[in-house]
Amino acid sequence: MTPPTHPLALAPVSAPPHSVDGFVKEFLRELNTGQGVALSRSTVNDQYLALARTVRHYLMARWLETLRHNRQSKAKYVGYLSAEYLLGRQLGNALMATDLNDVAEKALASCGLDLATLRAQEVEPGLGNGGLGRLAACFIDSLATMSVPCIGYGIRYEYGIFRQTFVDGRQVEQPDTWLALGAPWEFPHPEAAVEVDFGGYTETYDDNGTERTRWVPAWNVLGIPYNYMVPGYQNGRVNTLRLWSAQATKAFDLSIFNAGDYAEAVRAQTFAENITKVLYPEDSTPQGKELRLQQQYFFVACSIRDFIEQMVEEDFDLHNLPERIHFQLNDTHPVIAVPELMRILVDEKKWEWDEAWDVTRRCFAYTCHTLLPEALETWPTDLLGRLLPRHLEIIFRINDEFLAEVRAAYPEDELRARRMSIVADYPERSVRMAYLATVAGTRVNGVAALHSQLLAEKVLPDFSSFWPDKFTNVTNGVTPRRFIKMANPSLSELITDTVGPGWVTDLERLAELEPYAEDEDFRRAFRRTKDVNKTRLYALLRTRDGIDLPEGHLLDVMVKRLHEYKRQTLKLLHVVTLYDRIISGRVDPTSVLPRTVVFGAKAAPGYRMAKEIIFLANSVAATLNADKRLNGRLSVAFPANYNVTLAEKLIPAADLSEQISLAGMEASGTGNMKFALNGALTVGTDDGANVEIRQLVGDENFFLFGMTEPEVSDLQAAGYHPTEYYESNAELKSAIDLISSGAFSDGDRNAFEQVVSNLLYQDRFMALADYQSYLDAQDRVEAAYVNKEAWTKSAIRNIARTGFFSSDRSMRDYLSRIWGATPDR
Ligand code: 26W
Repeated sequence: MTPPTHPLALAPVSAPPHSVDGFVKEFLRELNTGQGVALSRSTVNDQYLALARTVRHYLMARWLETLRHNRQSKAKYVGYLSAEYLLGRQLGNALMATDLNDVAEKALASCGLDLATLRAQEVEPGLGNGGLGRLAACFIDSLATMSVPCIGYGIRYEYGIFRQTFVDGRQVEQPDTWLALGAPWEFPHPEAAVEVDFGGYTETYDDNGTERTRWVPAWNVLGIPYNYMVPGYQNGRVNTLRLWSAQATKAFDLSIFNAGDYAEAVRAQTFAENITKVLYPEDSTPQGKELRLQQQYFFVACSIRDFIEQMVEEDFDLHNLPERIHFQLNDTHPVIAVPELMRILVDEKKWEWDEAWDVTRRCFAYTCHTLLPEALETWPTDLLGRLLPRHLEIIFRINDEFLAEVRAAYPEDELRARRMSIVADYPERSVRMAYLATVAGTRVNGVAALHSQLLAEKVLPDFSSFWPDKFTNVTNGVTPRRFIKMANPSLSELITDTVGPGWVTDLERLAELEPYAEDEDFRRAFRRTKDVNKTRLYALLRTRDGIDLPEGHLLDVMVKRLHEYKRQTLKLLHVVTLYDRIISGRVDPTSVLPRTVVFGAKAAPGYRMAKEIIFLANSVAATLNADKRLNGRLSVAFPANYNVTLAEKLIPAADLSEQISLAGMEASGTGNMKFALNGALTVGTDDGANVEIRQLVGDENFFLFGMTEPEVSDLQAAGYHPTEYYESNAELKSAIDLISSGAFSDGDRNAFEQVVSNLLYQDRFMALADYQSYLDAQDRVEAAYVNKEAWTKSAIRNIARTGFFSSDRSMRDYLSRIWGATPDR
């Protein structure tokens, strides 16, 4: 059948005029015909939705054109497979990408409306936990901006990361109803639904003399694609993010309806829809939940099917699939895609195993985002066998053939083969997803230089000696569009006025700022931007959280997920020590550098210790803020529900960036990059990307402290005894005793028992061992901050020297080291 056509359809849509009048017309039309309300009767939500749809119109022609262009050029795609995308609000980004901000502002003003108010109405899509999901969002932004064909695949969770509230200082989770007031950025395509099977059994059959296997599933669900625009920055490109939502199949409920059980049929619907109901809020310890495996298989089965169908439509020979796509596995969550592609090629397309494996292993690459052993996903074989029986068989065969290779290379080393087996036998029979990804991928990468080294040496040593060329590093990056240009307009203007606008897509050009560190006027202008950002932040915290922060303080910020390895407790020990020094009379409050400490952190709902630490932080904040003896010199704020939207206000205002994980634990960090690029100085350990930040900005512009990774390993090996540090360090002892004394808990000595005894008797992340070194570093911070001009120079040098951390650079590295790559075996 020939597709429908019309002369006017050749340029499918054209963008509305880039003028205030044109914008007003579009906006009022959307309000009237889209929302069905008159301007005079419209609510802020009506206005926001109409505005979002208006901006969408301007992107539409670019989107259709990008799709047409990519179809025609048959370029190789990046298929980014990620269970999480922490996108942040869309409106500001779309206005920036289309360069419509000023037009929209004027257009709305002419209607008596305020753009900022409408922007504040948007609920961010929080479809991720933290670093990994935010990284995915930065990467697809960069690929669109660099005009690289990419399709992001993921899950459209009905409820994203929970909304954090505090009740009496304790974290209480509320559901994130991000879809409740309308979802103007998504394009559902129920007609393009994909079927996904689960359960059942496998059987062999004779296919004209060839024995083949087929999977006889027990049940299935539909995957409905929802498309989102991923606009490049002012480059005429718009890529696609395709998120899948689960729905019951017709066949599924029809059969039950026919049996007369209406209630059961409706229940089945709920059952299917449960698969994409909620994002799992754990970001380090996999819970091994069946529903989570269902989510993982659901979204990769939809995604692989989606791409293959597009190729089949083109009559493309799937033997050449690696020329058209590289699927990037964002951690192990999508790794079940590997046996899924094998199943399609072997069972459905009836290929020989070897030819299917040859194609499959050239289509995938794997990024690892952690070093914590407990964070590495494994799936019990009995669960896998129950849910995905055919995939388990395929994994077994992949493993058998892989182990045969290992045994051939190391004939006398059965122990090595056992160690490298994808299928583990202890403590229960399970599949190690990181091993499967490593065996299947063309490349395996860590996310910062130190992490990639430790990944190869400590997590996957047998694999990296077996396939040295498979292992590589790509240091993470962040998008300068969202995290500088959009989040920090005052600094952006200063940079553009100084070096021109090119830095937004070529961040190394920040280096041109270097000489201006010596320029007094520039330094004054830079400080003004910080002040503007602080004022903006404090205004927000007043209305958002009822928090009133003092002006003129050093703003010291620690924002990231709450994890013991990230050591929020070490920061708290510092704060308590500063407090203790004053109330014990050891220092005179008037001689203390005024400092405000801001925390932002969500704890996984099931992570008890993390929640206790939040309670301690809130309790310390309440006590300090109420204590007149501090003379307003030290205050602590912990605004609830840290998310991308808050980060965009907090990071540009910060003076000091806290990156204090135990060395060897933080894979990379990306917040650290955002702070440095916005002119905060870092106090940090030699961990993750801090290592590279320090190398670039120079020791004199970075406050380094703590043990190095080898020192940590040595101390661990020698036996670590935290009480020795407690006993031998008077300030440390006094701070811990103060916490135990009830000073932060109305005299209740047991309130923080778990946190304190964990520190004293376990302290897996060695906060006590690094305490003194951290305090010394903070003394250096205070001495440096007093010298305004020198501090400002350092801040400017941080900006000028960290252009490397653009996610555009990360994408260039992936393109050259991974996606262009053919395996060398
Ligand atoms: C439930 C299991 C689980 C385990 C690990 C869920 C999610 C994870 C993620 C891989 C954790 C994560 O977000 N890692 C972070 O990834 C960032 C982007 O690479 C890094 O910057 C952070 O250092 C790393 O902690």
